Amino acid sequence: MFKHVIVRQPGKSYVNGLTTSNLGKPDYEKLLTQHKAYVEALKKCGVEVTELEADENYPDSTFVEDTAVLTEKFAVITNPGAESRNGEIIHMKEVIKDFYQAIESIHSPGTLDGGDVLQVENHFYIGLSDRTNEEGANQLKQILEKYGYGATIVPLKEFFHLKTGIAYLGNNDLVLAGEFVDSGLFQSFNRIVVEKEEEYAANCIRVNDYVIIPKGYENTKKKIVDAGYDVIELEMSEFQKQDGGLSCLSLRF
Ligand code: CIR
Repeated sequence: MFKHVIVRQPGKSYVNGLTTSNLGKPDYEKLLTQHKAYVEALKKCGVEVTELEADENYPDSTFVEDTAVLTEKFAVITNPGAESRNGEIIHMKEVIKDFYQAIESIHSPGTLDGGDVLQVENHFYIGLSDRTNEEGANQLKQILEKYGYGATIVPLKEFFHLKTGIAYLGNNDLVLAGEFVDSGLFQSFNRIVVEKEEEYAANCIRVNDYVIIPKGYENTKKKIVDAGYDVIELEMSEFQKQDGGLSCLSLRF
């Protein structure tokens, strides 16, 4: 069960953030509406939401997930791989101090984005991406092992972040797409395979009694409902334009 969630309001500078997509410039008003709906959905899931003010100095800072890895026992402040985002951790560390006593950090030359970290019960998968390097992944692995968790490092071939293409719902149910479908690492799970056309829906989040998914991916929705979950659908177009998904927008703990 998650009790808390941290989110950050997107600022006006969001439209000038990093992106590899060619989906066009985000519409700021639409963006705020979608973010508000996201916060409402989280509240419906029964978590207490800490809403941080927008930080115009960091256009991508609404994607708070990349700044920390939060577990039951301790927090890890990451070292984000994109230079324009690295300073986001300074304020996040202060925020995290209100919730955690044990706080670890990833140090340069190691880099790590939280979007590359997937927790599956007591085991973590850590993606090697353009943002997370081997040094950063190894540092996180060592920290996790120190606290009794297991960790597997997963080199990515195509996905932006690990969680761009994979989500754990609990009950051994794993939603996965693209390069992860045939990977030997995930064959022992109940696999909910997301087809190519719906790949964006692989980034979904289980929050207590609900699975939140992006709107417009009917086949994936059906598969998740058939697996026994109650689903909340959210319009995500303005986040997708900046390479962001549902998991990126919050820290859940
Ligand atoms: C970035 O390039 O960093 C942002 N525009 C998107 C970050 C998405 N975060 C995530 O997948 N965890």
